[in-house]
Amino acid sequence: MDTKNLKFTSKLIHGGGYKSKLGEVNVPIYQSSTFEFESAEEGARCFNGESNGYIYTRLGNPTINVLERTVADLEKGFGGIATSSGMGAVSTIYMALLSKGDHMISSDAVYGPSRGLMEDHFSRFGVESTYVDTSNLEEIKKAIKPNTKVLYIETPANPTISITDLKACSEIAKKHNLLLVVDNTFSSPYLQRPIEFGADVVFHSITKFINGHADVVGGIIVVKEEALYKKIRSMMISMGCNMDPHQAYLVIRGLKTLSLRVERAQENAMKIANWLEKHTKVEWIKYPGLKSHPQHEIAKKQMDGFGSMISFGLKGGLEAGRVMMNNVKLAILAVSLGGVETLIEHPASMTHSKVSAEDKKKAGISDGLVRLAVGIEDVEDIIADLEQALSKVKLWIKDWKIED
Ligand code: LCS
Repeated sequence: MDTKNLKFTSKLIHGGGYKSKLGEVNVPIYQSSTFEFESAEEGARCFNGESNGYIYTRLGNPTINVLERTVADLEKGFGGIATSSGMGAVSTIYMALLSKGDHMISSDAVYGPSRGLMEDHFSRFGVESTYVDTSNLEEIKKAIKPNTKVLYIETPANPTISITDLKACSEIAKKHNLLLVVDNTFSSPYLQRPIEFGADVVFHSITKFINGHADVVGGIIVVKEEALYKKIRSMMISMGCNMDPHQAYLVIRGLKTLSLRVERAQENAMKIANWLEKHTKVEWIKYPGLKSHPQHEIAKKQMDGFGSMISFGLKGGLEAGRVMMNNVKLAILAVSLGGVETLIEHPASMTHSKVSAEDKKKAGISDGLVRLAVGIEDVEDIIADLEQALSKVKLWIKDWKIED
């Protein structure tokens, strides 16, 4: 069946255009590293591109290709490239698009390892990078140099939830002949499709919303146009960071309920954000659905919903964060996001405990920042759990306890 004209959720169920020969309803796991050729001539045709028969799983595999076609279709791109992890997607993109002497502009609030890979490793090969607040377009324009080739943005960003204007960035990129790369992990294609706003390359940590069940690590790149798609695919194959067919099967299964999961989680997130905003122990909150979010209007323009990621700051900083983390019962104290379960983390005492105060400040991470990845549980249970954990946080001014 041609799925091109189906609506989003129907594509999740019937996507990828897999045609069964035996009548099975689910896409089988083609757990084979290699594929037999009918003849030497057919083998030659596969290798020279005249036939699209399968050769070897690092190059392509029927199960993986169903996932690639489905996500490419959801993101409205030419083709998809599944990778072994989100970071596999990041490294493939950097390797394919940047050469010695090139320069990349990225968000200062980008996912830490995406920045670390560039600053610690690609710099060894002569690739330069500059990190700016990409929610401020003037900062992007000021950072452009004659050797700038890529504008790389993450929106909403991890963990600050700051939002960058996709359409404005695509206009800047076109004007200066840059490729626009967007990490769309926090939104999923259900809420945001950056290619519609002019992005050239979009990618996801599939580990998060697309898979949705905290049981797979993976990534996927979607490319708008064929020539660039071929270039990036060939880099992924050479680097060997392909997905495994069994991993792809689990993701295809998880992806089927993406709309339902995201709808429910963001409905919960909106209620929790409204509750947290009024909480006496909460100093600030960043959720794109709240009018108080500095880029609320941009979020409304480019997202079909506000997602389920919330950052908030606790009065009482580091110690308050630690106490809250040690008292949650339903919310799971763990990194990652985008699954059916609510996860909570406190970067200052956990992921960023060894990061210098200056670097934390640059990344927008204050001591009281808590990141909440809202799941699909009953919202009353999530709020009750957060409330009991917050009730253990004592606020003090010098020697005086001011609040329970
Ligand atoms: N991009 C974003 C925005 C991410 O949040 C992550 C992982 C990645 C890329 C990398 O994907 P991975 O290789 O892990 O599949 N984010 C994580 C997080 O916030 N906590 O743990 C991992």
